Amino acid sequence: MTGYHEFSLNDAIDFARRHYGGFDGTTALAVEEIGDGNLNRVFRVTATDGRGVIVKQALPYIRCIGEGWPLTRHRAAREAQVLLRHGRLSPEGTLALLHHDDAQSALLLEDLSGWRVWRQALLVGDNTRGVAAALGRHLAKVLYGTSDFALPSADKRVEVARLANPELCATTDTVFFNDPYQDHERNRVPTGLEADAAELWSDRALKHKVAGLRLRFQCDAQALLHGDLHTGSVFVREGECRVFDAEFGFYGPMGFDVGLVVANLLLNFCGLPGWRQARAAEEARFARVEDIRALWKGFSEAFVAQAGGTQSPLLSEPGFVADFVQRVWQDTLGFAGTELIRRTIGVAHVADLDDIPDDNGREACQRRALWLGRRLIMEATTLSPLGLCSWLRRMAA
Ligand code: SR1
Ligand code: MG
Ligand code: MG
Ligand code: MG
Repeated sequence: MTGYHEFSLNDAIDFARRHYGGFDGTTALAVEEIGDGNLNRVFRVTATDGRGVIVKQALPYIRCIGEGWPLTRHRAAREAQVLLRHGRLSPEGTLALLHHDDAQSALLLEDLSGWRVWRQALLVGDNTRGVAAALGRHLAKVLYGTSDFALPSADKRVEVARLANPELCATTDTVFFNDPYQDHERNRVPTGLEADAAELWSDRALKHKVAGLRLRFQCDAQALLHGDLHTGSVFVREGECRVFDAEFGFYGPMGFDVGLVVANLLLNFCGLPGWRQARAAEEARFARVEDIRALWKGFSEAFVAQAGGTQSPLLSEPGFVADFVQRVWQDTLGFAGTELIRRTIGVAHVADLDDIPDDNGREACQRRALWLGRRLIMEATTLSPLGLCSWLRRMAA
């Protein structure tokens, strides 16, 4: 294989056979296309003894939209860079990259049989206790380790330039901060929420806050982020997590990554009354609040513990780290609000809301998510972690 071309099923097998040392030349291999994400093609290649690998190939456009929305296939190289960098800092929290082929924009990744995607696990009601805390600790390691707290000044600037990812950041800028705040043809406003969306588009105070968040997304290169850390980008198993799908990675504000996790737990929280009977929905919603509490505790405690050892002048001044973490919390709430809004009325939705079978139930859950997104943005500077959790518990009861 030389020039770039879209993989056939047989190409995916060839790629796996050539680059995965675990298959010998004679092992019979089966292949299935498993990708249901928005952007790429994903294959699982399996030997007869059950061992497998994942082949992921970036297309020169957005898969779920088609060739009408071109997007650089070199995002595969960005994904490889982020997985390698994060994998060094937190191997137990990052999916292992086995090989990257730049010419084919293809990645070979470990296959985690027996693990589930977190969003699916939450939707079917699996017990995922311990996962949120583990993800919080993972985020503390990768965000701290790529920040000014850990890196010498010149090294940090080189990293920011090396991992600029302009095309994917422009996509995020469009789908997060542009389209959902106006009547744009790319939006997918759910049936029944037309008036809610129109009311949001006319909310000047909200748009003022979102403009501030957008500037922070654009300008505040705090750490190397995953950049699209929703619950569909995390494999889980018994209190463990492995983060994958890092093609949107860039140097940005830490609260963007933490906020997307919080928002996706809240999308599940908002959708639960559409999926379960009242008692079961209430119990699962309490579990989501506990997930948010554990995520933040895992992140903030591990971050402060690492930052206690920083040699960086000024950043080690007493009280500075606590102030910094408090600011990350405010960003977390603001960016969580933008994720809730764009997943409800923007171009890319989530199963937690959109797959609710009953029309009236679904509409009520989508309206709740839109409302919660707006509240989080407006109250980001006044709601403490404890305050948010008690507020959500009252909402769930
Ligand atoms: C048009 S791109 C929409 C979304 O798909 C990806 O999974 C990212 O979440 C992106 O924002
Ligand atoms: Mg995906
Ligand atoms: Mg992806
Ligand atoms: Mg993704």
